Amino acid sequence: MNTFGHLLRVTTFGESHGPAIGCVVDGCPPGIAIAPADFAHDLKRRATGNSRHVSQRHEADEVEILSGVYEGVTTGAPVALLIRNTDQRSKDYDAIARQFRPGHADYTYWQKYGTRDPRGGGRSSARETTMRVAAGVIAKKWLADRHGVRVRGWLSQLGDVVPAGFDAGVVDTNPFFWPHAPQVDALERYMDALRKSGDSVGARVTVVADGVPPGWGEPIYGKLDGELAAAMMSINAVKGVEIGDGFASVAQHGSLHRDVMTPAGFQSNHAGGILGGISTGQQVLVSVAFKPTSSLRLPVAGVDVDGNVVDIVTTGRHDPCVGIRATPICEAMLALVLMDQALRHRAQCGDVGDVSPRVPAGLADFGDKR
Ligand code: EPS
Repeated sequence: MNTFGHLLRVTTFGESHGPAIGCVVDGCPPGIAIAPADFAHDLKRRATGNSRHVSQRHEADEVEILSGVYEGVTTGAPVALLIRNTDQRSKDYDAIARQFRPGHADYTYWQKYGTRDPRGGGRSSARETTMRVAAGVIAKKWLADRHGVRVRGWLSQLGDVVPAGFDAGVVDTNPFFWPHAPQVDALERYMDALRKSGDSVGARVTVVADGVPPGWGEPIYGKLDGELAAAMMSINAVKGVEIGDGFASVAQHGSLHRDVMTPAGFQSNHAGGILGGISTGQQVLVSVAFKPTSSLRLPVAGVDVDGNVVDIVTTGRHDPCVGIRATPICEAMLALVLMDQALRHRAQCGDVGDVSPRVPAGLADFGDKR
């Protein structure tokens, strides 16, 4: 499947070294103001080539709107977006075209389809995430304009390094989306040493949505947390997703974990803003684990398509930590899932209106402490 979502359905297409990548966003309500320039900010945040710590492929990532927008606003027709690939270097993949790089999708694509496009990993490349971010721009805009919902994120761990403080204002001022400026120099040195060693490292991204009203999410199948987990897991290299306290809940007692309500507001947010699959009105809080990138120039023994043992060396322009560029991707997936759930909630329960009592969110930024 290359499509996700229910009332807001996103389909992506294209390969890393094909002529173009694109997406179709179907189910967009009419009247959303969208222009090609609106995509530039988030696409630039996700792009390769932004610093020496990421892949040095240089793509313009310019969006062409092919459908669904007339005189600057969505019409209700499918919104089709296209980005032409301009900086493919397919010869980097000649030597490994018939080899299975360990930790990559090469082997599983081969087993599933009996063929594969080895150029840049083809469809399995993180290049595909460009179009998720483009689609997410529309969702972020609708959520903000229609519901005052704001989606944002940051890098909450790089290898074994965690933020020693939190300032949301500095996240977009450094190449790591790191929330504590005094650590950025040390991260630069850490990444320089890692890159020289030829190895890679994992990372954690945290994303939050502020201002989500209570009621979004389906009760049994289609739970908000279930769909967020699936959406995040569909991002390349993701190996874990936590909602709220996530795996830390294992060691907690219920007396701590339950988020006490008072008329003045919730007293905590261990649940990550979701109970019974439905938003509580608190901050929705998700964190995502990225594995260390598998494209290493450190040689490794492996197997080729004929079953021979071979030495595998990956050359080319790779990310030593794919999590560094992943914050905008996780933000996009959070926004797309929320918009789909908001539309589904409106479709079934639009007549319910506001229900009292409404318990305020309480302290807004529980997520910022992590
Ligand atoms: C990627 C490998 C590299 C990255 C690419 C993701 O591609 P190439 O070998 O063609 O340079 O540059 O990322 C992007 C192109 C992008 O836009 O994110 C991989 O193996 O996933």
